Amino acid sequence: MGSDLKIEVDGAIAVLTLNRPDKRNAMSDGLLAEIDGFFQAPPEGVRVAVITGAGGHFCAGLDLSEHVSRDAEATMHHSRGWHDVMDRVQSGGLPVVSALTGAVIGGGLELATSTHVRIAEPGCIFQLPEGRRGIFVGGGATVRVGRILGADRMTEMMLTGRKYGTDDAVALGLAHYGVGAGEALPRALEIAAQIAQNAALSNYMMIQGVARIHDMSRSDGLFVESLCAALAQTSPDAVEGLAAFLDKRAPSFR
Ligand code: 1HE
Repeated sequence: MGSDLKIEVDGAIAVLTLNRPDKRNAMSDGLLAEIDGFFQAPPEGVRVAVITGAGGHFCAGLDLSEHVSRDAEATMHHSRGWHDVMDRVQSGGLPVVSALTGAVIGGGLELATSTHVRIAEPGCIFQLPEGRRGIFVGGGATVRVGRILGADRMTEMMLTGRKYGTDDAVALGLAHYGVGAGEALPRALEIAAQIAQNAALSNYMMIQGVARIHDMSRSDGLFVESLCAALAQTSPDAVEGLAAFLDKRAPSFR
């Protein structure tokens, strides 16, 4: 792996650090490809990923210095490429926790909202400044940020280019936890370790099932929920989880 994405594996947890601090971790095509490479083939034994950024910022969005030279066709393909990578982060099979500091801007917010648990330090900037740059979102924000905020609030966020701070982001659901300075990564590791102890199939159903069911009609969603339940509830880990509860002991999952 190149140096734009630092990957450290400790047991069941992989920590991915966006590592272009001089560029506020702006997302170059190279960095995007490295993220994709990790999620296409996570190292054996990894059950949860944590994503963070080096140098006090999570990600300042699309690398604007690369963007200037793309025509419409290339921009379409580029945007669809982002969608593929963000889908892999969200639905590639691993629960993903993000530790957020500083800029969570544009494509940085698109990446963050592809993760399942978002932990933000004081001083984060959540912004969609595309309108200010004469461009539009292209990495999935209309779907992911739009579903968190609602179309109305996202439209206002884009039109005005407003910056939400950490407390507002937590209140709006852009982040799930607000923590103190220097605490995002330690808390992310703690939560990742907790998630890694869940039964793998339950985790899989949560990250695959819930968002998909949200896209379905009520009746299709309820049917798929029952299918997920039928698979999870009849797994060996379900037998162990229920037995452990009744025995008043911690479960030992596969
Ligand atoms: C960059 C980028 C970038 C910084 N692409 N180079 N994203 C944005 O519109 C956000 C643009 N960035 C900023 O608003 C600010 O840089 C920050 C608030 C993130 C940080 O400010 P600051 O004062 O700490 O740093 P800086 O001096 O502005 O930037 C430091 C360097 O990083 C500087 O390069 P240098 O060579 O002059 O040192 C900046 O040019 C560089 N840099 N951000 C390229 N984004 C799939 S579509 C998604 C569409 C989008 O994501 S649009 C939103 C893009």
